[in-house]
Amino acid sequence: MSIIKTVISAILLLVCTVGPIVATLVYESSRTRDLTAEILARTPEKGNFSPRYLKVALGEKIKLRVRNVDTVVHGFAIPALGVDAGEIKAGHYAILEFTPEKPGKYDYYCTTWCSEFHLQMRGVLEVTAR
Ligand SMILES: [Cu+2]
Repeated sequence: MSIIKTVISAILLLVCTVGPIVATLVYESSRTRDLTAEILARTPEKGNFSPRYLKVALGEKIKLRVRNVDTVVHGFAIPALGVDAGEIKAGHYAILEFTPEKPGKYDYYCTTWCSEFHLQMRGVLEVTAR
């Protein structure tokens, strides 16, 4: 009887410790399966957006994950495309989905004052005709 209790305890312990980790990984991979790109956000003196240039094809559905890997709040917006993630807290990320309808070069930039070099925190999304 005590062996059964021990086995059940071991199984419950595994489910309670490994279960949430597995569930998190499965959830994360399902959310990011069709990701176009990941953009890391840091103040310009610590690395700026990375990458700062992205090229996509017209008509393609874009799914960006903007990950704030910094210690301050950042923002992310592509005003010409009506895309705005709002504030992204340190250690957090935002997922943005949109489909550009015209080719062109679209500036993206940080929308939250994050450092004295904040105005340099920008990049370009180029949408090319097929
Ligand atoms: Cu900023």
